[in-house]
Amino acid sequence: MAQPVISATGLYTPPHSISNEELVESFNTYVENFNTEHSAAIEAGTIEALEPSSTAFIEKASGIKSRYVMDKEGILDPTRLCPRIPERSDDELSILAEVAVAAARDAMKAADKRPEDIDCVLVAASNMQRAYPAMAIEVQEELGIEGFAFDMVVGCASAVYGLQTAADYVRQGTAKCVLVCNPEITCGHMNYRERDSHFIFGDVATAMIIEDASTCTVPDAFEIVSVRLKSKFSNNIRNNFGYMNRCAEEHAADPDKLFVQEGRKVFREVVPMVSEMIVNHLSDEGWDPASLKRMWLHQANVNMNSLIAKKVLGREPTQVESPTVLDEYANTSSAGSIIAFHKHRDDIEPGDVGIICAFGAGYSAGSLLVKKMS
Ligand code: CO8
Repeated sequence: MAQPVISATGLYTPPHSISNEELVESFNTYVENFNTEHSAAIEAGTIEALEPSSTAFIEKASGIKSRYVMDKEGILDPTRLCPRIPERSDDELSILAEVAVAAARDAMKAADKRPEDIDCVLVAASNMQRAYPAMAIEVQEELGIEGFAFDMVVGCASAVYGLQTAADYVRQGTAKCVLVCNPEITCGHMNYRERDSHFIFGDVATAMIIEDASTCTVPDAFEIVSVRLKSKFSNNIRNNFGYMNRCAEEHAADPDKLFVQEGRKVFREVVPMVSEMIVNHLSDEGWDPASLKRMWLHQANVNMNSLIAKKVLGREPTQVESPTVLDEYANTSSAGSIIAFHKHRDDIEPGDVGIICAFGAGYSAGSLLVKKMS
């Protein structure tokens, strides 16, 4: 029976970083300009004045200090508050495929894999470049990989759903080596004019190589022991952007065609859902939560993660047990738990066990138990 392993991971980090201070300064300039421009209507009570944002709130409520982005200038221009990313011709590699390929090359190098060693490419992310052709097939073509490829869209849980699919393919012999990419250029669907969420997301791409233990040639691989997936419908995280928008053109540019959420409700509902999923998963496998060396959790909110880890461990987690990358990267949707896994696993000893867990829009969630190979 095949034993799927994560033999390596890869990371692409965009060249530009925006601090909370920079983001709040441009947002507050936009707010001042808006309130001045609409002062008569605000005084008459027909328009509500906009409230300023605050760096202290952002850091305390989320743990985020900065985020990487593909374009800094457009986002920080108070008259625009939107990235400027020029359209590319059909002959050029798309920008999402470009960052996916950069992360993929990093993972392939670390796993010592050539294109001919890989026979399946999955691009699992919260937003796709376009409806078709699939981004995964574009990545496959650029890397010169034979076999098959397709896209998966499961919000912030996309990477774990991709890992589950890859592990099943390896177990069943559908594929012998799978490349899973998670390109997340979140700035494309961010509303930088909305105070409640303008600070949340950052851009990045991660990639992983999943294969059978018998073909893995590098040390430090992790066995995929088992996976649990869970979804439950919720309107609390939504983005109504889609191909039907043009049929109701009067609403095509409304703010609900960007990311919107009821953050407080998400926090309240997702913490118990995810902690219960992890506790049940561990119990099904006969694992004591105390045996977990590390929890690589989805990076949405530092307070949420410490609460989930506390519910699982029965005590406060240490920063080493439940590492965060939120301070530097912010919420990078499906890539968050994989960045944490990429950056915080060198000290794990052979035989040690841990959990990769992601959760988000849908709601959709997944937990993956891993064991460092001996
Ligand atoms: N500056 C100052 N004050 C603010 C700001 C701000 N920027 N924003 C809100 N406030 C104020 C509010 O007005 C409110 O004031 P009052 O108490 O007077 O009413 C007060 O601060 C508290 O507001 P909240 O209740 O909203 O604050 P919270 O403490 O709940 O923190 C968070 C807000 C950080 C959003 C928090 O609720 C959170 O992180 N929740 C979890 C969210 C989560 O996990 N979401 C998952 C989404 S990720 C996902 O699924 C991926 C989808 C695909 C992504 C696609 C990419 C675009």
